[in-house]
Amino acid sequence: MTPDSATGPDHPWDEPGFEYRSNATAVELATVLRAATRVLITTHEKPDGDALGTSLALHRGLRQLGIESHVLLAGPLDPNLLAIQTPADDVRRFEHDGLPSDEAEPDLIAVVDTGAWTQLESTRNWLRDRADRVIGIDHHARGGAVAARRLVEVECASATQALVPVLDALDVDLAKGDVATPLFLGLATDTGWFRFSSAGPEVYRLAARLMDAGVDKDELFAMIEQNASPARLAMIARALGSLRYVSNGAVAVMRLTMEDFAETGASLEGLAGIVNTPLEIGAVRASILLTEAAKGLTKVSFRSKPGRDGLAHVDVNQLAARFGGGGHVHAAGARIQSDLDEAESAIEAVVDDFVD
Ligand SMILES: [Mn+2]
Repeated sequence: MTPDSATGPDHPWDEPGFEYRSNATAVELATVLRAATRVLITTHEKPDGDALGTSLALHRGLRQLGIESHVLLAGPLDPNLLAIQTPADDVRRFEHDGLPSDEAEPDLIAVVDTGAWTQLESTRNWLRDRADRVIGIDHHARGGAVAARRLVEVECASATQALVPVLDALDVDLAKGDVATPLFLGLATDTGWFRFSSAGPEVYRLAARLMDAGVDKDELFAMIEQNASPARLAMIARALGSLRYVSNGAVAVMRLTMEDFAETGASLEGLAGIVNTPLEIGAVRASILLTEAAKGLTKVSFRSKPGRDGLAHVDVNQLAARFGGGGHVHAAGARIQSDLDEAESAIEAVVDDFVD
């Protein structure tokens, strides 16, 4: 999440010739939001805790101001995350509800936690037709011209952190209507519950402010992190059973096959975080999990630790970009159109270039 992650060629989140950076302030976005009458809030496909948290917090904040809005999510989503919604929230699913009808046309669209067309496949054409009405709130270093006006805060650990100044400019009370909990959800999940290097003093200060605003951290932790099925632990066992070390022990590689899913009954959405486990090993500087999503399609998660003992960090954003993926310096993903063995060999063939 350092500005370094903005360098390097041909990232799939880039739009050629486009420089992805803020062109509006939090105050300016607040002004635009305050003037809106019907807002559609959306985020990247397969929303994670930050994507959902940012969407819900903005939705609840607007409700407090009497501004009509709804959240539109596309792709699969961990049901444990969705459990933070309340009956007052208007959260719709693209696969079920589709895009708004002409009568319900929004006059403003907020795209949060992404600015990359490749992460907005379901809504891309619809958004393109309304580009002048789209605002963006993001913390990723890469993206395209999705939003006419955007706030891109790469120093923020989560998109929820980037959203807070907008809510403050709107005079939203974070304690009222539980705006604080979805904000905390994004902050906690994007920082690995405040363990990753992205969790600096500002993150802890914001966490404290949100707890003061009523967040029940223990309840949220139990709901999100201690609510898995036995199938998840069975998959962790299989992933760890496959663990190998490459790059002289600096990189851990694990793999999960379709048979593993079939035999344990686990789902792809239930695997979040498994890739982090090998980082517990002192010598391991990066961890890679390959998942067979379908025959001929391998999903890859990359994680790395901050540099230490004079060794630089492994930039997994650049590593993932080699395979058409991306993310952050310490957390990234890619989808490779080849089978598990091929994908694994291809990654192992280049991984040494990223470990100095
Ligand atoms: Mn995020």
